[in-house]
Formats: sequence, C-alpha cells, structure tokens
Amino acid sequence: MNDNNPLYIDEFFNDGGVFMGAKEKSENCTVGLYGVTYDGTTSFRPGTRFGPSAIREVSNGIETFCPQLNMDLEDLFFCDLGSLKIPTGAPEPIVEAVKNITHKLLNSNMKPLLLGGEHSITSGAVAATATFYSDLILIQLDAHADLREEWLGNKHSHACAMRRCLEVLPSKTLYQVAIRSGTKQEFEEINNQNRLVLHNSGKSASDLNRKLQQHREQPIYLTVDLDWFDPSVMPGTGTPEPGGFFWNDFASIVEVLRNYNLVAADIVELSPLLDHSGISSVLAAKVTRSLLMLLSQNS
Ligand SMILES: [Mn+2]
Repeated sequence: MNDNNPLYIDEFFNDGGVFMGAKEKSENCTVGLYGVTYDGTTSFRPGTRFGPSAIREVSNGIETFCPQLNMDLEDLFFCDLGSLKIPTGAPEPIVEAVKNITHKLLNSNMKPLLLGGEHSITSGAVAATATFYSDLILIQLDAHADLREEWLGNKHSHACAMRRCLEVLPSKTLYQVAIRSGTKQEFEEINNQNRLVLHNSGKSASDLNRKLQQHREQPIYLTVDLDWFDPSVMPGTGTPEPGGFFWNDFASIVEVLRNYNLVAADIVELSPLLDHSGISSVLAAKVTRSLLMLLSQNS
C-alpha cells in the first residue's frame, strides 16, 4: 500500500483499495501494479478513468489461484502502488508522467503492469521499457488498429496509440492480434508489414506461437485493449466492436506467452459505468491476475 512504499508515495494516490493478494510493501516485489486514471482523449464514450478502482474492487470476487497457470497470487511478490497522480487536460504531460514512473519501477527491478485509463497511456510505458530493453517487441490485443497519425487534431488520441508506440520502439516489431476494425490504409499497412496475427475463437493461438518462434529470447510488452473481447462479455468499454473474443481465447494467448519473456504490460479501456452487471470488471480482474502471473514467472 502507498504508506509502505516510501520510494513512490508522492507519485500515487489511494484509488480504491488494492488488488487482491498484493503485498503490503514494495520491498522485494518483482512486479508493480499501478493505475492511470486518464480518459481525456476518448472520442466516443468516456469513463475509463474509473477502470483501475473497479478492477481492484471486484478482484476479491475471484480466486487467487489460477488453474491454468497453476500459480497463486498469494505466492507472488507484487504490490499495488495505487494510481498515478496526473494533471487533467492534454495527454502529453500524462504520457510523460507514465514514462517517468515506469522508468522508476524498472530501475527498482519491478516489472510494470498498468491499469488504464485509455490506450494513449501505452506509448509512455513502452518508451520507458524500450530504454531498458532495446530489442523489446510489442504485442497488441485490440479490436482496433490504432495506427492513425492523428485523430480529431490530437496525436496522442487513443486512436493513435500504436502509431505513437512504433515511434518509441527501436525494434519496430509490433504484432497485432486479430485486429477487426480500422481504415483501409491501416489494414494495408498491417498486411504490408506482416503485423497481423490470426486468431480464431475456440482455437489455439497457433499463429502467434509460430510468429514468436523468431523472438525466443526477446523481451515482450503486451498491451491489452479490453475491446478485443466480444461486447457480449465486455460491454464496459467505450468503443465496442462486435465479432470479438472470449475468455478461453485469451487463455490460449496466455498459453503461448507463458513460454516467453513478458517484461511489462497494460490493460486499458475498461469503462465500468457502461456495464451495470459488472461482468466487464470481473473479466478485467481475471486478465490482470493472469498477467501478474506471467510477469512474475521469470522474475
Ligand atoms: Mn481498441
């Protein structure tokens, strides 16, 4: 908890308790979880600022044990630092603040896991992680390509998230898993650059597995835009896109990634007020549990 993390106490605020199973002190922790409550550029339906607190709140409703990974959160050394103090308004200072704090965590030997907030925060975390791991590659789960140069006059709009990430990623290696929405130009670029990873609901993640073979030792950043999931199981997101995926499809991705070196990740675009049933937040909490485990396993 914040009071026990003197290194970071000034940078975070207590934003609705802590994620289930988090250690009370950051000492000896290998993974640092933190929220970024920013939704300033959201073009359609805002509300992702409430994402981190919603995920924390429902986390106690799922088990600490994950049968798939055979790991228990109680056995892991991760802390929940709270949510990052950020200014209101333009995205640039927020992206910069995310970059700075992510850098501090990595400097303290903690792998970062960000809870958004909107997708525009990702480029700050990728920039910081890439300064630590120059051969970093990026994997994106998302309904949308997010490759626009700018959107509504804003270069840091969430519709430009991957364009900004590519600018700060020296390897320029981005894999976009089963993107199903974008412009003609975006899809041409994805295909020309061989970035599209095929993924069929109900099947194993064989194409991801095949494409990652050539990156055996490379550090991986995973960004999970929750609108990758189908709106029927993830209604709580600002830009829902029919034709999405289900929990078992995410589990197939995890099944591949458990054999690789995940060094940082984020989970973005949960907008809990759009889902009165609360199942979106529960799904997001379960995704968080899996990623905490993948980040912990090589530490
Ligand atoms: Mn998206």
